[in-house]
Amino acid sequence: MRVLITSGRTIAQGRKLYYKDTPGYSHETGRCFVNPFDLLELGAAAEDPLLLSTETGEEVFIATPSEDLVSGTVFIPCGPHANAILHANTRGTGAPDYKWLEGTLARSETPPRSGWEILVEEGGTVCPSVPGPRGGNGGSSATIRDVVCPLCGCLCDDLVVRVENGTVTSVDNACSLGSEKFLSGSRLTSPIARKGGSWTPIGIEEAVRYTAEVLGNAERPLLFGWSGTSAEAQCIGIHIAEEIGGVIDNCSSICHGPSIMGIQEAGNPGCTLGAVKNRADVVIYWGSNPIESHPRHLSRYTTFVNGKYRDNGYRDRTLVVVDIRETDTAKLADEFIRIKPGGDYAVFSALRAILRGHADTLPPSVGGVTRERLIGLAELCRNARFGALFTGIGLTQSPGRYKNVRNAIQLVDELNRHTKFTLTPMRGHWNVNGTNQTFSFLTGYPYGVDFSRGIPYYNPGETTAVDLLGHREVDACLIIGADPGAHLPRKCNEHLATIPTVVIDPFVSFSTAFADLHIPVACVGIDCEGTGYRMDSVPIRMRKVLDTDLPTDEEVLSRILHLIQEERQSHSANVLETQSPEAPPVS
Ligand SMILES: Nc1nc2c(c(=O)[nH]1)N[C@H]1C(S)=C(S)[C@@H](COP(=O)(O)OP(=O)(O)OC[C@H]3O[C@@H](n4cnc5c(=O)[nH]c(N)nc54)[C@H](O)[C@@H]3O)O[C@H]1N2
Ligand SMILES: Nc1nc2c(c(=O)[nH]1)N[C@H]1C(S)=C(S)[C@@H](COP(=O)(O)OP(=O)(O)OC[C@H]3O[C@@H](n4cnc5c(=O)[nH]c(N)nc54)[C@H](O)[C@@H]3O)O[C@H]1N2
Ligand code: SF4
Ligand SMILES: [Mo]
Repeated sequence: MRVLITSGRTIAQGRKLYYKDTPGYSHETGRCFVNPFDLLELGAAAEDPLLLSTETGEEVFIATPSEDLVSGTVFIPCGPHANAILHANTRGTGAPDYKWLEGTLARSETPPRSGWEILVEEGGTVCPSVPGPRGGNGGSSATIRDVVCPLCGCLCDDLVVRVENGTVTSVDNACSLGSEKFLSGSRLTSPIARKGGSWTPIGIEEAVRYTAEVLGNAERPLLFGWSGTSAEAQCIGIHIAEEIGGVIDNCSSICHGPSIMGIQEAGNPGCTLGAVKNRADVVIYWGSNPIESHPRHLSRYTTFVNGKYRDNGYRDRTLVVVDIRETDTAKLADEFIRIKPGGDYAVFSALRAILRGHADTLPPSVGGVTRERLIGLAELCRNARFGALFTGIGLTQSPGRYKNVRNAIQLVDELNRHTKFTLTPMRGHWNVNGTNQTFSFLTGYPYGVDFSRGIPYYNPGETTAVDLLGHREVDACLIIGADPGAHLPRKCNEHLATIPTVVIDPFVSFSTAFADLHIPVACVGIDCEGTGYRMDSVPIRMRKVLDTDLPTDEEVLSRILHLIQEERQSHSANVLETQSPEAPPVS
């Protein structure tokens, strides 16, 4: 059966993000959600193995019936299984076709593979499970309030964390994604190096020296990730990239990078989440499924919350969801508009035409939405007192990509002739927005910054991680605050397996499988402080709830930078000496 494959978030996959080394994670990323009629046609039942094949490869998934999907479209969670069958073409944007992949679906006799098995086939080595004891608060116990959640771009700052004997025992107010991060024990306690097919612990000094050497000696090093760490650490990373003439890229290139490209072309009609909470009477989630990706977004900022001018938060607002699936968010909406995959650009254009008084020129349906519904939506938006459009990666990773977002911004512009309307991308990681802030204020560009010319150079599709790795252009890689092993297309991982790769991460990650060295660090927001930028660009200071002996990202990166600088200085001193033996020594 020919199918259109789209991948994205589920709550169960998200709850296991910090337990990737356990079978539960592979179980969740190995699911394939299929319309029950399609299953019937295949002669398969729930939990049967199904083979998904694309031009890139094939992988077995577990059949999970779902009436949210129309026949002919399947949904798979993001993770190693999805990326095993994904190509690495980003069509000039940095983001591969995570939401639009053609393939075939058939019954299979073999059970799905575990994530580790997939990584081993891509050239990786299984990392030993090392759930180490966590920090140690000297046996003391405490209840810490107003803790900030270091998981998604909502940066909820009202968590109450209970610590007993140096371990988090409970987390109140967080959603399940956030609390699972605090409770995870999948942590390494000392650096480990890969020698052949096995791992050995090494000292931090040796680990830092190795990293400095690998990065310093590489011709085209890539420093990738950064959305899982603090703004302070990001700044040091940028200095390292400049010092070594490398490329530094962050997760936005595979995520909301196309949103930023749209913003660069058409402007940024944003506002704070507080403004939405206090004022919005029309809220739209477009290509975004916050109930599974940003679980508290509706209850803290948009829908189930009262605001200064919205006395009865829920009743005073109209909630609209535009998606290709009837997601859990769509089920809560006053209006769910099912759009055809890739139909967004045309629908934004149609809405703009209606607002300009050209409804009569439209065909009976655009992008799978009837003209009447489009006119209704345009009217709803025009009559809003304050409208808030939240855009997800259903727009940035489907055909149209940054042009979808540009068209959405132009629609918002159009609406601003009539009322007040805003647009905010639903930024994913807790500090992915921070990467764009720090990169922009230090280099002028938000991601994909190439220092090989001695000055910053930015060109999505050329200087972005998937393109560089997919083209095998990179000869060394530092991964920090991201997990390409789980989340980048197979071709990228296959290349990572062949070059020196260092991972800096508090948790065991799937990228560890491709690394020569994994340096565990304190986790920002749990073991140490740091600055994060919420999805609306409000900076928030992350709190610390545990003590640890591990160094922070900032400390490890500073030591790497220092060693690289020392090496450069002694090298130039040597060069000077050989050039003119009489010259005075350079200090
Ligand atoms: N549970 C969980 N939560 C997470 C994460 C996680 O891994 N797990 N990761 C975080 C990250 S990095 C991010 S970026 C955010 C992302 O958060 P979301 O933007 O919500 O991400 P997705 O679920 O990938 O995609 C959103 C929706 O796009 C829809 N879609 C697919 N194709 C199209 C299309 O052509 N048009 C339209 N309009 N919609 C389409 C999908 O059906 C899906 O419901 O989540 C963050 N939160
Ligand atoms: N098939 C498919 N693939 C996808 C997507 C999709 O929709 N479909 N979505 C894409 C998107 S939008 C994104 S953003 C990526 C997901 O992007 P990734 O960045 O790969 O997501 P995570 O697995 O959450 O990785 C975050 C890493 O940061 C680490 N970390 C946490 N705290 C700290 C800290 O304090 N310091 C350091 N150094 N590290 C820390 C975590 O342990 C984890 O390894 O996946 C992409 N891949
Ligand atoms: S919504 Fe996001 S920031 Fe808030 S508790 Fe959940 S994961 Fe954490
Ligand atoms: Mo993302």
